[in-house]
Amino acid sequence: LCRRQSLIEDARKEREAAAAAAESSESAEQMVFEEEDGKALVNLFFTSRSATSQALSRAMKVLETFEAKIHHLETRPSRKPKESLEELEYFVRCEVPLSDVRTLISSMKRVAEDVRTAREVKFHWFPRKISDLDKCHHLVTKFDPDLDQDHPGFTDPVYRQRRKTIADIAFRYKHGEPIPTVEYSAEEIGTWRQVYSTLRGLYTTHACSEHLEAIRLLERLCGYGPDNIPQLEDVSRFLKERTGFQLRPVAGLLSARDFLASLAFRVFQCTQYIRHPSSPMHSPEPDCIHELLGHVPMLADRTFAQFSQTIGLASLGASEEDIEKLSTLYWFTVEFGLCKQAGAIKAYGAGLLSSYGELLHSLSDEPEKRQFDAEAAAVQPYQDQNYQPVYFVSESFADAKEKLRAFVAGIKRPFSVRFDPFTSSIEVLDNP
Ligand code: HBI
Ligand code: FE
Repeated sequence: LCRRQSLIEDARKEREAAAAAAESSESAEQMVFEEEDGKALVNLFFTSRSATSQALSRAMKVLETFEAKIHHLETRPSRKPKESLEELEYFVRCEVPLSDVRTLISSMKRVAEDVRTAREVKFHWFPRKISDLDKCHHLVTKFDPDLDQDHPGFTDPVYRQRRKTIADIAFRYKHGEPIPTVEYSAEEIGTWRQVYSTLRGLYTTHACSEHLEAIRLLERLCGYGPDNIPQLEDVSRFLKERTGFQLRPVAGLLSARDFLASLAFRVFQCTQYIRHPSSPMHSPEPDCIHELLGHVPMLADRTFAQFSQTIGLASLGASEEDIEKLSTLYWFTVEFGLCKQAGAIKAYGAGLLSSYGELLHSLSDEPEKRQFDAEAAAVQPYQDQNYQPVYFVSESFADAKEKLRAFVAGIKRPFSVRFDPFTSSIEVLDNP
């Protein structure tokens, strides 16, 4: 134990020295294979010219100092042109704190030859199986009634307490459980009724046929109507039968990465609280009116469901830039999309179908309407404070889906993903 202690001491000194010496301009991120919560997976290659195990044992000592968790260790004949038959190449995949990556690599360079980090790309952790969605809970504080002074509920402690109670359902929820029922108050149902009766009349002329058809089914089967706020569990079961989509409760606005990731599994993260009664026709954040009237009916359509999952699959492990593009694309389609039907333009975006004002505005002559183009929509500036000045019009969902497929195929990732519907999990295939 003593010897080990002193070894670690020595190595620790070395590590400090190496830290001081580390002047590489390479950022730690570039050496990292995968990252989650400050932990990094590093792929290290090094060689040893002599066939003794010295280089390996020294390298192992360095790894021990860093308390690296070794995931994989491999020895193989060097692939370099036959300088020497004896030369071996080592490959180690290990896990260390992200902050130690640079020093680890400089320490390795002192004990081994040709130290390289393989595949110097970083990709973000992503869920591989549907129950991993329990870990996709990174909320964004924008529009939070506790923090945003402009939120209509900011000065209403009773409303804020109610929000906490409903948020707790989401925080405690685990995949596979039934979604707990919420007993909505008369005031909450009053807010719902006001929006429902106003919007319902407009759907006949303004909503796409898929939405309208689904609303009729939901009225028949899931308790949709002016006097009842449907329960997420009932709606989730309905969607599961129609398109395989299911709902899970969420406490508020999620990070785009976590929100999009769930779509890859045909899971829609759904808020369960309702907006503040002081502004029934507008909500700065998603609420159950937006989800139940805007998103849910569209998710009952097969082609639209595929469209949504395709965005989700493209987002897994994507770079920040690509997440931004996919979010923007999502914004101009799933949230604010228009489409052509029987010679007229109709709404299919959930942000339109859940807002009386914007639904009217979007189909008026006021805003600009452009033909849907995934490349263009992915970079079109947008704003979430007012009505959109620009909308994209799709020829059909099938057409939008094909355009999305082509766009997604152009996104570069060092691996590809495939959804296995039998296990609801993601297969990851390394690209050569
Ligand atoms: N989170 N709960 C929730 N609901 C959304 O509709 C939502 C989100 N986070 C991000 C987001 N939408 C979009 O702005 C895109 O960035 C995906
Ligand atoms: Fe939405």
